Amino acid sequence: MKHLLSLLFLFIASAIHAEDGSQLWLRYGTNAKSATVIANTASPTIAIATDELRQHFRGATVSLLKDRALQPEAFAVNTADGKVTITAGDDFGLLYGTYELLRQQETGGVHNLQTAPKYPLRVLNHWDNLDLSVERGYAGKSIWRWEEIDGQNGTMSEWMQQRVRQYCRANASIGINGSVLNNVNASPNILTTDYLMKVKVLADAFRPYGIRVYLSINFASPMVLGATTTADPLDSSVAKWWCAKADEIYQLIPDFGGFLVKANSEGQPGPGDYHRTHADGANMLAAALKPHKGIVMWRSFVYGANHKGEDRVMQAVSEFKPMDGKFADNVILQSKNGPLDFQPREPYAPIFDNIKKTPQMAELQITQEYLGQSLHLVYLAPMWKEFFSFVSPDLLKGIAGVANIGDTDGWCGHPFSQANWYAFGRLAWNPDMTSEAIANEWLQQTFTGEKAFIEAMGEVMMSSREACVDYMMPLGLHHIFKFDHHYGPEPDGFKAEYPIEWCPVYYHKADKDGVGFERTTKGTGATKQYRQPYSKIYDSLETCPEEYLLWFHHVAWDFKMKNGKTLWQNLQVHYDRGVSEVARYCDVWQQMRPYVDAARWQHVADLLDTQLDNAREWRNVCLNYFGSFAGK
Ligand code: GCW
Repeated sequence: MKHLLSLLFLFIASAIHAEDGSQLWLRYGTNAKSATVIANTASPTIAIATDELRQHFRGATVSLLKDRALQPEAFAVNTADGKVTITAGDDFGLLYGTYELLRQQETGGVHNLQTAPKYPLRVLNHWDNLDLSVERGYAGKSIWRWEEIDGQNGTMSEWMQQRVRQYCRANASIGINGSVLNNVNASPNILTTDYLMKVKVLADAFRPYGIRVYLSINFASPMVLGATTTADPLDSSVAKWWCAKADEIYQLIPDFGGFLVKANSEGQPGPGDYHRTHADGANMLAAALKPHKGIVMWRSFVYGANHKGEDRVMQAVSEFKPMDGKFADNVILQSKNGPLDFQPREPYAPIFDNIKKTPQMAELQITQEYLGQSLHLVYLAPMWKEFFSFVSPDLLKGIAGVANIGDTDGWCGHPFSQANWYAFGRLAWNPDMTSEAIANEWLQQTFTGEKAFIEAMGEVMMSSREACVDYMMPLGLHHIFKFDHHYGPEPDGFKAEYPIEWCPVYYHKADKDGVGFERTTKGTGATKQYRQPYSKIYDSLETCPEEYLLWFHHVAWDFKMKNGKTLWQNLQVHYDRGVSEVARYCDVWQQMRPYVDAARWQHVADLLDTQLDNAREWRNVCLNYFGSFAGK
């Protein structure tokens, strides 16, 4: 009997400790004492805050005080004599303050804090298709199971209810306040009444958590849906259709956020199909949304249309600079952090230097399309902070992040990829936070507060992006990925039937003399798009930072670099270092076994083995290939 009991105990203990990552960073302790919560206001949002505190806060009393004198969403935490007061300008601020208090409890102790979000727009971009596939998604299928949403009755399946609730809690806990539900390569069908009624069900569920719904739209929607014979933005039937559509949406969803648009890019329709400008297109949509206070987020990720043949990284500036000042005031230009496409390292996108009169927001990619997808441990906060070191956060009106969320139990595929979702939200709230601080608090909440674990894994996370750059494409190399899926290396990639801008050989230009893309004034002149001093610094081989060397310069194989070694030798050094870093992560993780539940420990251990194999493959393929030019 005794034996049986202890077996049972063991079974229960291991069941408790087995974790699938579905709790994300919201693994609050279970020993809450049921705090007393007093609020001077009532709403569904306050009910959520109260519930979270009662279930998870281990202090005695919390007061939630709405003070309309404060700015919306901002809040303060004050603690005195064992009593905590959260003061905020609105109910959402009180909810954010609630999650902050719980975070403090899990990460070292409750303390006073006053904070306001840097941006009013902190938005996830889901690249989810209506057929439930996710473009560049590596964590299963879409969490928006449209079939399981009943738009007529306003209900969702059990699975959807739980998933959506956890999604909202997670986002609210890090201050994300917007969600674009569908892929920028958008199906017109999302705007049919059937889908809009389903969207309304989601919007209703998101609302108490302070999350607004936005939709990506297909520019040709009225025509594809059969309502008009053209999608010309200056045609009155088209403008009228969009106005009526906006009215319909706001009838259903009064706080609808607005539209995100990818137009005349990679085969998507747009105003250019009718010889109209991006401003013509954006302003037509903006006019439809304006009476409802909606916005248009218009993407600048446009190439190959009007500027065919021009260096791809220059095309956004060429296209949008002449249009600056011509956009309606509820249009925001949304640009990727780099001028090419979410590479492991790019110099910042010079569009942020060139647009002066149009509000801008940055688009970061949380999903690791080009950084090992959901199989590599790569912490992205240092990459985003690098971007902010060139583009002042003050310049922006908002931040968008391409989500890495899918319907797998653990949400993001790799347990450590959750950190990138978390870091995105934290930085969108406060871009001054350090990557270390974010990693630290994420590790504590997601795994354990043990110092040895936090220090070791904090270091691994912090160095992981540089390691990825080293084993994939160091010294400014870029886009040498395999075609289409962008996972492994294919430096010799060339397909005559593809646009040249999709071919790796276009980007590295290796020959017997050297390697790299001459983008200086001696080449394409891309350096001229940058503000000073960067324009000058990048233009000269002597002053160009070595991490951007082959991005801006075609460099001789035996060029002497700062450490006295040649370019070719340095390439080897970087590739080797990338591989040895991942080997080191594998060793570190072996020592982390005592701190992590068996399920997650094994999952990460297996993934790190894959990452090490992949890193070796990258090094071997790239050094073999480039070595054949370098004569090595
Ligand atoms: O990076 C590329 C991706 C495409 C994506 C496109 C974009 C949504 O490979 O899958 O399409 O960028 O950002 O529009």
